[in-house]
Amino acid sequence: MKRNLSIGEYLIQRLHDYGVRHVFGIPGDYVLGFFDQLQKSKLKVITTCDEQGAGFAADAYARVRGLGAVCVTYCVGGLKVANTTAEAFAEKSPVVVISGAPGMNEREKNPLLHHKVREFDTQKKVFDQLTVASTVLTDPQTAFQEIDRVLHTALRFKRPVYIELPRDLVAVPGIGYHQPREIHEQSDARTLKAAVGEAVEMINGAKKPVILADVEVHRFGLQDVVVKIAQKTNIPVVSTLLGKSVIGEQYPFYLGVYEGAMGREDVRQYVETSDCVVMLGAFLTDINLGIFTARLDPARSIYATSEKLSIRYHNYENVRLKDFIRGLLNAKYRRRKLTEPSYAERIGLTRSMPFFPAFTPKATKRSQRQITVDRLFQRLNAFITENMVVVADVGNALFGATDLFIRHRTEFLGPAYYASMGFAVPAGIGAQVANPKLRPLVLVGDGAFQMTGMELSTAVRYKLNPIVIVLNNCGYGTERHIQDGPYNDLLSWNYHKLPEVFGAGRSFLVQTEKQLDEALMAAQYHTENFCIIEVRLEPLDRSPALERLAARLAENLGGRNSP
Ligand SMILES: Cc1ncc(C[n+]2csc(CCOP(=O)(O)OP(=O)(O)O)c2C)c(N)n1
Ligand SMILES: [Mg+2]
Repeated sequence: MKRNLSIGEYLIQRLHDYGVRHVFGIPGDYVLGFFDQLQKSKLKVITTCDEQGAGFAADAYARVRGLGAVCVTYCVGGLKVANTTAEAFAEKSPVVVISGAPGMNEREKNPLLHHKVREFDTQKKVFDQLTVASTVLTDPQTAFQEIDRVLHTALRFKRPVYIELPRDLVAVPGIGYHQPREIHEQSDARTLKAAVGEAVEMINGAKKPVILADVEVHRFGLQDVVVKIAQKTNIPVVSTLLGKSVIGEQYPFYLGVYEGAMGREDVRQYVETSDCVVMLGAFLTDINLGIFTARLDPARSIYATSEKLSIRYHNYENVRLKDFIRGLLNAKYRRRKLTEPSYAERIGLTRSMPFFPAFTPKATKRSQRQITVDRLFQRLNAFITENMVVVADVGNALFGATDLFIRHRTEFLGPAYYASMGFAVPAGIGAQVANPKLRPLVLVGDGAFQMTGMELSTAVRYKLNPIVIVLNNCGYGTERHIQDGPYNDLLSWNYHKLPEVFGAGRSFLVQTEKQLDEALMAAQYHTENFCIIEVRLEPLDRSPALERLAARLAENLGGRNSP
């Protein structure tokens, strides 16, 4: 390690060591010094239109690449990423929030400096609630250690962290001869052995075991291990909406997304009648489990996450998720026969049909029929290729996407737990910056688009080429099904005119199935910048999954206005 690195340079070095190559954000006077260091470094700065856009982009970047970073100025910028950091926390995405702050030499006598809310540490206190570790780098003697500690914690828990840089210390050298200490936490060997032993015995003794693979399998990079377990044993696998595409959906042992009563009935039946549900990295949230309609009995469950391992009614301490899942792979099993139809077969993609032909307009009957949510997703199913990352925003976009067929792992991003609108357009940017080989297919409602859609400008600036499908149903469609009123109406923008505003991109206005097919076809070939496809939908049209969800939510409101 070079002796004379400054605090800011050391932070940049460590981010780079962990695979970060881009930092999203917006500068301000409290953080300009650090932006200057970033500009001169190996990391590339991506500036967005709004901090919230930077926060969502960094979150998606972290989901695709393993760690992301967003850099903002004090309070006016920082507090704008509070919501995106909350989402990253709730959905386990390791984002490093870096904020500039007044210098230590400016803080004496508590002056009323611009951007300060109440006290100098107000912003830090907010982020204490939204992150797994936070630090204000006030002391050059401890700054490097603090950076190591905080970054390690982000990776250990796959959750966001907060680093505040007082502006007079960013360029100050830290201690010399600092070696970052890698911490390798290990499972207790005997507990691990006992836990794996008990789990394998339970699995082998079961008539109808099933693996429920969820979001942490993705965050901890265990997708291949889970696939190998399924290949070795022929135990069927399901995922959840948050974990959708955690493994490729083309595998013969993959049955689909499990969401309690909200999901497909055949998948629900299979899981709920299983005598051994092996939940790996699962997140028992209401949306994931269909608003608590899921019936998963602990007596027949193995539940393993980074925070907890329980088998039936008892817990094991000190067993890391990675070690447990690897332990499961190395165990001896009786191999089963695959008897269940796969997801591909369940949704009608049998071998007799060409397995996802290249999209051609001939593949569908050119129809003058009015486009519906259901048909939109059916056509998208034929359109998605393995070079795409599907990013869905809250609303019809996310619920309709449940039944999409994502052939490769990690290629579906959606805020399926915290569910903040405005995620998809900026997240598409973050995902493509993280992996330029992927073309984002962004599915977004008109309401969510009106929140962060201007980040298309960022896509143009950085030469990205998302295909953005705006589901324009003139309002907050999801809400209409729970309780309607004029507050759910939106101004209908001319979304298809946006290329004029940004001076780049192509747009399509779609009202019929034929127009949709033509637009998708053209978008496939227009790769130099973004395409926006405005799909005009009836205000009350909705996907089958949303239909089921809205019914449940309306029941929770006391049955009023239920659809
Ligand atoms: C930031 C944020 N504000 C409000 C909500 C509450 N909410 C959930 S769905 C929804 C409507 C979404 O409208 P739109 O994006 O047009 O999608 P649609 O439901 O019409 O498909 C709202 C307002 C939310 N989830 N996130
Ligand atoms: Mg809408």
